[in-house]
Amino acid sequence: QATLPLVVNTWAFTQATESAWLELQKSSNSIEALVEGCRTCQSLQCDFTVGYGGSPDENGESTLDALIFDGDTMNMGAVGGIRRVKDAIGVARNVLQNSEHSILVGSLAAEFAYSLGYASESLDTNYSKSLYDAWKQANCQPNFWKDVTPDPTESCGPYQLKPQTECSLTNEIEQDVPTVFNTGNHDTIGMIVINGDGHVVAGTSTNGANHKIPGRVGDSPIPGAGAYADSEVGAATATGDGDVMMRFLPSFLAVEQMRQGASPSAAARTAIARIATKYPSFFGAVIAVDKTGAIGAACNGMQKFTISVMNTTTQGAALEYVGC
Ligand code: SD4
Repeated sequence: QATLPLVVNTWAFTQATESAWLELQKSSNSIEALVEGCRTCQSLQCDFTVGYGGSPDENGESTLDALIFDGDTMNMGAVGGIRRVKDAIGVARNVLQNSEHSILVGSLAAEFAYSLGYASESLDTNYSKSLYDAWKQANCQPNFWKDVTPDPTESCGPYQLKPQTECSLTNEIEQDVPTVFNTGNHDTIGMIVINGDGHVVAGTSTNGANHKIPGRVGDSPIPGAGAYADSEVGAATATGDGDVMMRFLPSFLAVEQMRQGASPSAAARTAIARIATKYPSFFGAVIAVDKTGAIGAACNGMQKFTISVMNTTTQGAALEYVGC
């Protein structure tokens, strides 16, 4: 049922939905609500794929991606691959509100955060170390490399280029879809908040993908990929295999579909179908919401996708499901 105000987010992250809603009740501020919601998931380490202590890269380090997109001003703030700072969504908000930039990345994004008083902290935990150790023991499976072989003289990487053969050029699509995305490894929080005045804000927070090549930035902090908002239309957010999904800007596409008159469900389906045409087995989902608060979602590569919704008609955060 379309009604405002509204909080909706990916997956069954109901505590995030509820803390965003609480903030919305308190301040009516969509940006603050989105920050509180994503921050809750960061602190809870939702599914170990949001916040510190998850998705270690090939060096064993967790890094964070986050985005806030403001649909009133069409301004945004994001961090990509930020190191040693836990509150990625907070720093994204600082990029939005305290800089003229849109995205800061890596160690230098961390320097920006330190200059504003954020603490420098290790993002490793026993859990992320255990993931890394297990990956090393399994011979450092090169999840995100193509056409390379591990150097047998090294315990992990570096990788060596394989000689180009006809065989190594076949079936790029299959090779392009990392197998580490599955229902056991979800997922990014993507959240959309609309306050009672129709201020639409969308954003994301994630620690990305397991055993990524260091330096990898996913779709989550990329505008139009991880999330997009326009208070004139609505918003969308995406979760899943960001390396593939970002190539199609699914959140932008979904919002533009709604601008052309598509329903949120149809818009989300179009965004997913555009990707699935090229990558039939990709793992991912899109939520689309129009400015009245009507919600749609679509997914691929899983049986069903779960979203968490809160508005004046729900009792607390309500889970809704869409089949793929
Ligand atoms: C990424 N889309 O970095 C994010 C992570 C995610 O399932 O959604 N994981 O690719």
